[in-house]
Amino acid sequence: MNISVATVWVRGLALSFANCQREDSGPAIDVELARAHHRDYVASVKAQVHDVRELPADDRYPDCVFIEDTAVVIDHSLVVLTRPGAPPRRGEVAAVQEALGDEMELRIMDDPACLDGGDVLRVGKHLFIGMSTRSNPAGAEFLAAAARERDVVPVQMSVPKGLHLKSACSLADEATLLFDPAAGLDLTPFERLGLECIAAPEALGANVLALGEGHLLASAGAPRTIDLLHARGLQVTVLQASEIHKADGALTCPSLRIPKAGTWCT
Ligand code: CIR
Repeated sequence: MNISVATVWVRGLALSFANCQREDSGPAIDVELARAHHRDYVASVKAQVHDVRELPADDRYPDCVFIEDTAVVIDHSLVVLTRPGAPPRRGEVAAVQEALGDEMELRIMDDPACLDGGDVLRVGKHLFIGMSTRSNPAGAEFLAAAARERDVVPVQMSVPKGLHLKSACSLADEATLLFDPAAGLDLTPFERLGLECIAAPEALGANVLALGEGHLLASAGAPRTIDLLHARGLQVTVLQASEIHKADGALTCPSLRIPKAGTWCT
Protein backbone atom coordinates (compact mmCIF):
# COMPACT_ATOMS: atom_id res chain seq x y z
CA MET A 1 0.00 0.00 0.00
CA ASN A 2 1.24 3.46 -0.86
CA ILE A 3 2.08 6.42 1.36
CA SER A 4 -0.92 8.71 1.39
CA VAL A 5 -1.00 11.90 3.45
CA ALA A 6 -4.38 13.46 4.24
CA THR A 7 -3.44 16.16 6.73
CA VAL A 8 -0.22 17.73 7.95
CA TRP A 9 0.12 19.67 11.18
CA VAL A 10 2.92 22.19 11.53
CA ARG A 11 3.74 24.60 14.32
CA GLY A 12 5.19 28.11 14.28
CA LEU A 13 8.85 28.73 15.06
CA ALA A 14 9.30 30.34 18.48
CA LEU A 15 11.07 33.67 18.92
CA SER A 16 13.08 31.79 21.57
CA PHE A 17 14.24 29.17 19.00
CA ALA A 18 17.92 30.00 19.60
CA ASN A 19 17.52 28.57 23.12
CA CYS A 20 16.56 25.14 21.78
CA GLN A 21 17.99 21.85 23.03
CA ARG A 22 21.31 21.18 21.28
CA GLU A 23 23.78 18.34 21.54
CA ASP A 24 26.64 20.82 21.10
CA SER A 25 26.82 24.57 21.45
CA GLY A 26 27.85 24.92 17.76
CA PRO A 27 27.47 28.09 15.67
CA ALA A 28 24.80 30.58 16.72
CA ILE A 29 21.31 30.12 15.29
CA ASP A 30 19.98 32.95 13.13
CA VAL A 31 16.32 32.99 14.16
CA GLU A 32 15.20 35.21 11.28
CA LEU A 33 16.83 32.86 8.80
CA ALA A 34 15.28 29.89 10.61
CA ARG A 35 11.86 31.53 10.21
CA ALA A 36 12.49 31.96 6.47
CA HIS A 37 13.53 28.31 6.17
CA HIS A 38 10.44 27.28 8.09
CA ARG A 39 8.17 29.37 5.84
CA ASP A 40 9.64 27.58 2.81
CA TYR A 41 9.14 24.23 4.51
CA VAL A 42 5.46 24.94 5.17
CA ALA A 43 4.96 26.25 1.63
CA SER A 44 6.58 23.11 0.21
CA VAL A 45 4.33 20.86 2.26
CA LYS A 46 1.30 22.88 1.15
CA ALA A 47 2.34 22.40 -2.47
CA GLN A 48 1.90 18.64 -1.98
CA VAL A 49 -0.82 18.32 0.64
CA HIS A 50 -4.09 20.20 0.47
CA ASP A 51 -4.95 20.10 4.19
CA VAL A 52 -2.13 21.72 6.18
CA ARG A 53 -2.99 23.03 9.63
CA GLU A 54 -0.87 25.40 11.62
CA LEU A 55 -0.54 25.68 15.38
CA PRO A 56 0.95 28.91 16.70
CA ALA A 57 4.36 28.88 18.30
CA ASP A 58 4.66 29.13 22.05
CA ASP A 59 7.72 31.17 22.94
CA ARG A 60 7.99 29.38 26.29
CA TYR A 61 9.06 26.32 24.32
CA PRO A 62 12.03 27.03 22.02
CA ASP A 63 11.73 23.61 20.30
CA CYS A 64 7.97 23.72 19.70
CA VAL A 65 8.43 23.87 15.91
CA PHE A 66 9.52 20.21 16.11
CA ILE A 67 5.93 19.03 16.46
CA GLU A 68 6.81 15.50 15.28
CA ASP A 69 8.26 14.72 18.70
CA THR A 70 5.03 15.39 20.57
CA ALA A 71 2.79 12.82 18.92
CA VAL A 72 2.84 9.53 17.03
CA VAL A 73 0.05 8.92 14.56
CA ILE A 74 -1.12 5.30 14.51
CA ASP A 75 -3.78 5.76 11.85
CA HIS A 76 -6.21 8.40 10.61
CA SER A 77 -8.16 8.29 13.87
CA LEU A 78 -5.71 7.32 16.63
CA VAL A 79 -2.74 9.26 17.93
CA VAL A 80 -0.40 8.83 20.91
CA LEU A 81 0.60 12.03 22.69
CA THR A 82 4.14 11.50 23.85
CA ARG A 83 6.05 12.55 26.94
CA PRO A 84 9.20 13.97 25.30
CA GLY A 85 12.52 12.73 26.62
CA ALA A 86 13.90 16.23 27.24
CA PRO A 87 12.01 17.63 30.27
CA PRO A 88 11.97 21.26 28.99
CA ARG A 89 10.02 20.04 25.94
CA ARG A 90 7.16 18.34 27.81
CA GLY A 91 5.01 21.47 27.90
CA GLU A 92 4.84 21.43 24.09
CA VAL A 93 2.37 18.57 24.14
CA ALA A 94 -0.67 20.35 25.65
CA ALA A 95 -1.42 22.49 22.60
CA VAL A 96 -1.00 19.52 20.26
CA GLN A 97 -3.33 17.46 22.44
CA GLU A 98 -5.94 20.19 22.35
CA ALA A 99 -5.68 20.53 18.58
CA LEU A 100 -5.85 16.82 17.77
CA GLY A 101 -8.34 15.88 20.47
CA ASP A 102 -11.29 17.25 18.50
CA GLU A 103 -10.85 14.78 15.70
CA MET A 104 -8.81 11.82 16.87
CA GLU A 105 -8.81 9.30 19.67
CA LEU A 106 -5.94 10.06 22.00
CA ARG A 107 -3.68 7.85 24.07
CA ILE A 108 -1.66 9.96 26.47
CA MET A 109 1.74 8.76 27.67
CA ASP A 110 2.63 9.48 31.25
CA ASP A 111 5.43 9.14 33.76
CA PRO A 112 7.71 7.12 33.76
CA ALA A 113 7.26 6.56 30.01
CA CYS A 114 9.02 8.94 27.66
CA LEU A 115 9.44 8.96 23.91
CA ASP A 116 10.11 11.42 21.08
CA GLY A 117 8.21 11.02 17.81
CA GLY A 118 11.56 11.40 16.03
CA ASP A 119 12.30 7.89 17.25
CA VAL A 120 9.39 6.38 15.37
CA LEU A 121 9.43 5.35 11.74
CA ARG A 122 6.29 4.00 10.12
CA VAL A 123 6.70 1.53 7.27
CA GLY A 124 3.39 0.05 6.10
CA LYS A 125 1.95 -2.13 8.86
CA HIS A 126 5.13 -1.82 10.95
CA LEU A 127 6.09 0.83 13.47
CA PHE A 128 9.81 0.95 14.18
CA ILE A 129 10.52 2.40 17.62
CA GLY A 130 14.07 3.59 18.27
CA MET A 131 15.55 3.28 21.72
CA SER A 132 17.59 6.49 21.83
CA THR A 133 18.55 8.61 24.82
CA ARG A 134 15.13 10.31 24.46
CA SER A 135 12.90 7.23 24.52
CA ASN A 136 12.70 4.57 27.22
CA PRO A 137 11.29 1.02 27.34
CA ALA A 138 8.10 2.18 29.10
CA GLY A 139 7.54 4.73 26.32
CA ALA A 140 8.14 2.10 23.65
CA GLU A 141 5.75 -0.32 25.35
CA PHE A 142 3.03 2.33 25.69
CA LEU A 143 3.32 3.12 21.99
CA ALA A 144 3.43 -0.57 21.06
CA ALA A 145 0.16 -1.18 22.93
CA ALA A 146 -1.56 1.64 21.00
CA ALA A 147 -0.17 0.29 17.72
CA ARG A 148 -1.50 -3.20 18.44
CA GLU A 149 -4.99 -1.74 18.98
CA ARG A 150 -5.00 -1.06 15.24
CA ASP A 151 -3.10 -4.17 14.13
CA VAL A 152 0.08 -2.20 13.54
CA VAL A 153 3.19 -4.22 14.39
CA PRO A 154 5.71 -2.55 16.73
CA VAL A 155 9.40 -3.34 16.28
CA GLN A 156 12.00 -2.01 18.72
CA MET A 157 15.34 -0.87 17.32
CA SER A 158 18.46 0.21 19.08
CA VAL A 159 19.80 3.67 18.16
CA PRO A 160 23.53 3.45 18.88
CA LYS A 161 24.40 7.02 17.84
CA GLY A 162 22.71 10.34 17.16
CA LEU A 163 19.60 12.00 18.51
CA HIS A 164 16.76 9.90 17.11
CA LEU A 165 16.05 6.85 14.96
CA LYS A 166 14.94 9.18 12.18
CA SER A 167 18.18 11.16 12.42
CA ALA A 168 19.72 7.91 11.16
CA CYS A 169 17.17 6.70 8.63
CA SER A 170 13.94 7.59 6.86
CA LEU A 171 11.85 6.48 3.92
CA ALA A 172 12.45 8.01 0.50
CA ASP A 173 9.37 6.16 -0.73
CA GLU A 174 7.36 3.06 0.20
CA ALA A 175 10.14 0.68 -0.80
CA THR A 176 13.33 2.63 -0.12
CA LEU A 177 15.09 3.47 3.13
CA LEU A 178 17.89 6.02 3.27
CA PHE A 179 20.31 5.54 6.14
CA ASP A 180 23.43 7.12 7.59
CA PRO A 181 26.10 4.40 7.54
CA ALA A 182 27.94 6.13 10.41
CA ALA A 183 24.95 5.69 12.73
CA GLY A 184 25.56 1.98 13.31
CA LEU A 185 21.92 0.88 12.86
CA ASP A 186 21.12 -2.81 12.44
CA LEU A 187 19.25 -2.77 9.13
CA THR A 188 18.13 -6.39 9.31
CA PRO A 189 14.52 -5.62 10.38
CA PHE A 190 14.14 -3.27 7.39
CA GLU A 191 15.70 -5.72 4.96
CA ARG A 192 13.36 -8.44 6.21
CA LEU A 193 10.44 -6.30 5.09
CA GLY A 194 11.96 -6.10 1.62
CA LEU A 195 13.02 -2.46 1.87
CA GLU A 196 15.94 -1.45 -0.29
CA CYS A 197 18.40 0.20 2.13
CA ILE A 198 20.58 2.88 0.56
CA ALA A 199 23.50 4.54 2.34
CA ALA A 200 23.02 8.31 2.15
CA PRO A 201 26.24 9.97 0.94
CA GLU A 202 25.73 12.74 3.53
CA ALA A 203 24.46 12.29 7.08
CA LEU A 204 21.86 15.03 6.43
CA GLY A 205 20.54 12.91 3.57
CA ALA A 206 19.39 10.20 5.96
CA ASN A 207 16.38 12.26 6.99
CA VAL A 208 14.00 13.12 4.16
CA LEU A 209 10.24 13.57 4.24
CA ALA A 210 8.30 11.33 1.87
CA LEU A 211 4.88 12.76 1.07
CA GLY A 212 3.69 10.08 -1.35
CA GLU A 213 3.48 9.67 -5.13
CA GLY A 214 7.26 9.76 -5.39
CA HIS A 215 7.55 13.23 -3.90
CA LEU A 216 9.81 14.09 -1.00
CA LEU A 217 11.51 16.97 0.75
CA ALA A 218 15.28 16.86 1.26
CA SER A 219 17.88 19.19 2.73
CA ALA A 220 20.14 21.28 0.49
CA GLY A 221 22.86 20.08 2.88
CA ALA A 222 22.76 16.69 1.16
CA PRO A 223 23.46 17.37 -2.55
CA ARG A 224 24.83 13.92 -3.40
CA THR A 225 21.84 12.25 -1.76
CA ILE A 226 19.58 14.50 -3.83
CA ASP A 227 21.39 13.47 -7.04
CA LEU A 228 20.91 9.85 -6.09
CA LEU A 229 17.17 10.40 -5.48
CA HIS A 230 16.75 12.23 -8.80
CA ALA A 231 18.51 9.37 -10.57
CA ARG A 232 15.86 7.04 -9.13
CA GLY A 233 13.11 9.15 -10.66
CA LEU A 234 11.91 10.70 -7.41
CA GLN A 235 10.67 14.30 -7.30
CA VAL A 236 12.68 16.15 -4.70
CA THR A 237 11.90 19.56 -3.23
CA VAL A 238 15.23 20.86 -1.98
CA LEU A 239 15.03 23.01 1.13
CA GLN A 240 17.54 25.22 2.86
CA ALA A 241 17.53 24.04 6.46
CA SER A 242 20.85 25.10 7.99
CA GLU A 243 19.24 26.72 11.06
CA ILE A 244 16.97 23.72 11.63
CA HIS A 245 20.03 21.47 11.46
CA LYS A 246 21.88 23.65 14.00
CA ALA A 247 19.01 22.83 16.35
CA ASP A 248 19.60 19.10 15.67
CA GLY A 249 16.43 19.02 13.58
CA ALA A 250 15.88 17.54 10.15
CA LEU A 251 13.07 17.48 7.62
CA THR A 252 10.61 15.14 9.26
CA CYS A 253 10.70 16.99 12.62
CA PRO A 254 8.70 20.16 11.77
CA SER A 255 5.54 18.29 10.80
CA LEU A 256 3.10 15.63 11.92
CA ARG A 257 1.48 13.66 9.14
CA ILE A 258 -1.91 11.97 9.26
CA PRO A 259 -2.84 9.41 6.60
CA LYS A 260 -6.09 8.99 4.72
CA ALA A 261 -8.40 6.37 6.24
CA GLY A 262 -7.20 2.85 5.45
CA THR A 263 -3.73 4.01 4.37
CA TRP A 264 -0.49 4.97 6.10
CA CYS A 265 2.18 7.60 5.91
CA THR A 266 5.58 8.04 7.47
C1 CIR B 1 15.73 18.57 20.46
O1 CIR B 1 16.90 18.37 20.79
O2 CIR B 1 14.78 18.02 21.02
C2 CIR B 1 15.46 19.53 19.34
N1 CIR B 1 16.41 20.59 19.38
C3 CIR B 1 15.54 18.82 18.01
C4 CIR B 1 14.42 17.86 17.81
C5 CIR B 1 14.46 17.24 16.46
N2 CIR B 1 13.33 16.42 16.27
C6 CIR B 1 13.32 15.34 15.53
O3 CIR B 1 14.35 14.91 15.05
N3 CIR B 1 12.17 14.69 15.40
